[in-house]
Amino acid sequence: MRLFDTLCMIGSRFQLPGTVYSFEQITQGNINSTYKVSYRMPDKSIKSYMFQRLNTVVFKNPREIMKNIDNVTTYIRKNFPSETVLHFHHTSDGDNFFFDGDGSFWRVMNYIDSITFNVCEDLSVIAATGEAFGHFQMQLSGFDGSVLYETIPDFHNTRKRLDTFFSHVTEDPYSRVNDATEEIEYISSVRLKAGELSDRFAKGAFPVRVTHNDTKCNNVLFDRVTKRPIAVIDLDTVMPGMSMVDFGDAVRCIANTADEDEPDLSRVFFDTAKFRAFCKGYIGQVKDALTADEIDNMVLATFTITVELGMRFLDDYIMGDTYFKTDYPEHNLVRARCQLHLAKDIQKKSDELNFIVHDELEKARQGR
Ligand code: GN1
Ligand code: MG
Repeated sequence: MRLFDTLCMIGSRFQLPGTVYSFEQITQGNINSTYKVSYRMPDKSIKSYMFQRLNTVVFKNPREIMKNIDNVTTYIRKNFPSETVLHFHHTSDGDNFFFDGDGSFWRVMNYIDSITFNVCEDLSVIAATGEAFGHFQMQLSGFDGSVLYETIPDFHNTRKRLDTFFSHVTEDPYSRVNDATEEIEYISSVRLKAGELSDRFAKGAFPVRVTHNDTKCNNVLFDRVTKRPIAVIDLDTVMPGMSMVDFGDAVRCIANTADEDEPDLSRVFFDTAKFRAFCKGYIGQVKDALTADEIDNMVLATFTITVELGMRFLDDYIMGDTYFKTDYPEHNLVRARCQLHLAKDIQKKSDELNFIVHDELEKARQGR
């Protein structure tokens, strides 16, 4: 079936009124396929929706994901009624998803008019991103995480991922290990340090929080005009976890001076001014909620999650590029090099970064 016909059919399953007027693919996102579909409504106005085909190789239990999202969005809607939250449509069977004839898993959300940032230079927008993720952490602080399914088990268990990675390096099924000897050596040299937090978490050293687990900066929607955050999106991986991982993943993304897949490593740095701006926004929200231990490990978590993602990209390259969508043959290798380069810079700057975290905490506590 042509994509246009498929989208029309999906829309009719979700009981959308009117007829499809136009559609475009949204290229952000490495896993799912997303389309903005605009309808001409019976009253001739235009209304847009986001159609998403979930990647069921990555998300093996999509019904559980939708159950999690339903729980989380219902909770936020009830407790923060004035705030914008994702709204999913239902089929005539009452499901917030639909399996089409090919076995593809679809969901449909209202389109929220907004902008997102991949790389951002504006420090006030960066601080607002910190605020948005800090606020999200606080919004879910009273939510009972035990009702959530673990949609991808051990998603940020860095230790486990490292062990799997090194067994794949030994297998080397596509003879690609030789392309990445330096990168593998680096991961090997930081293996202990990068596994530390997940080991301690497993032993109960940190509070179990309800976390987002994919806090890329483009998962915050901003108002086009005011540049204030509207909503945190992409709730597929909301699961119990460590607060610092969300913090770390967000700054990994937003304090990088370049794109996540920048091939020219001379352009890739961890920008301490951007880091400070994010801290200001984030810590302002969570200053009374996080423990001293969580605060003290925010920088280690930033390093950890950056190594983890670099390793995940490299793992996918070594295993034949089956997980992340790629635009060209060595895309995952390029992504891995970029993240590992960033991790080295974070490692180099970690004393300064720790100072910034505590300085911003102090300022937030004094109301400065
Ligand atoms: C994937 O596709 P997207 O952008 O939502 C990945 C994240 C990575 C991210 C890196 C389920 O997220 O863990 O950090 O790519 N999501 C999953 O860009 O693996
Ligand atoms: Mg995601």
